[in-house]
Amino acid sequence: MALQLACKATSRACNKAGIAMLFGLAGEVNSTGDDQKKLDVLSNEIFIDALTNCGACAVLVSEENEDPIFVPEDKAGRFVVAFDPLDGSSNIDCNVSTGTIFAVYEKKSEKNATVSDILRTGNDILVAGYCMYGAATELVISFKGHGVHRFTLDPSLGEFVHIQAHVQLPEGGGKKIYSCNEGNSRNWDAAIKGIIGKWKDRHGDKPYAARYVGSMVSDVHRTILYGGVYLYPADAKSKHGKLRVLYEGFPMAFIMEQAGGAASCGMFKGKIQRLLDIVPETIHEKCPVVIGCKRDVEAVLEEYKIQGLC
Ligand code: AFP
Repeated sequence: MALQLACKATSRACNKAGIAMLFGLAGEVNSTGDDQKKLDVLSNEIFIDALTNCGACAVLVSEENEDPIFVPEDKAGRFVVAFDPLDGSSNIDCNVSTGTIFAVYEKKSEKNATVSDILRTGNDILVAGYCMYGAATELVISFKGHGVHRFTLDPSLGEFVHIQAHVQLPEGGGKKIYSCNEGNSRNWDAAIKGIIGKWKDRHGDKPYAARYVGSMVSDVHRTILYGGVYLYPADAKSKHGKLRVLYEGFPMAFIMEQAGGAASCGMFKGKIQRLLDIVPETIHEKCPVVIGCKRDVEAVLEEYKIQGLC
């Protein structure tokens, strides 16, 4: 309830951004070194307020806060939430979709929560989801073992309406789409260069289409509904890729697997790793991300074998 309330309030702020003069920079730099937008700051306050005061949470990790937030004892509950309140915020000022991404765990510590309650493998996630602020506001959420569900915000009611149960990626992998920032290709390893090359040159067959919004929520949402693969791989410059484990990699990998897809880091720290198996050591750690339909994620992993890299 707290998460969906915060999503509604963030949706309203995004819709009114132009009128309420919420476009532009707030003048600060966040925990991950990005310039904070006014809407980054506002949406972060919205999520922290909702999650701190709902009585259900013990620790919060936000992309916008360098340190974990420990909920005061009189308001503390048993859940731990990692979130990126407004992902894709470099798209805000040109009115392209953004989103919130979150993952929920249950704390292990018997008494007061500690940071170890959040530095865990993605296999411990109980609930993960994202809310997309696009042409419509859509909340996609999965409770472990209960499938992926889509809800669209009806602005006239102010409520999320359940529009699809047990969402699954299209049978066989769906549309042939790859989604990545190809501007980084010069620094990719041979396997990523190789597979993208094969998708573009299919010896007479129609090539894969390239689609990249640059807002992870939108690119992942399209991948779940249409098929294909989304990649932000490690490269020679960024050995851990760009995306954050706790509030980008893990929740999206969890949803992708629950929807019948696959989620890998590709080659990471010298081996191929399933994304949800990694264990972050710090709260803002990064990891490479290769997520989407099994057909395409497996083709990426196979390419590492073909190139003799694993
Ligand atoms: P911003 O929040 O700074 O816009 O970053 C968005 C993001 O974390 C993710 O949503 C995108 O998929 C990815 O970064 C885009 O990164 P590039 O700009 O390097 O392609």
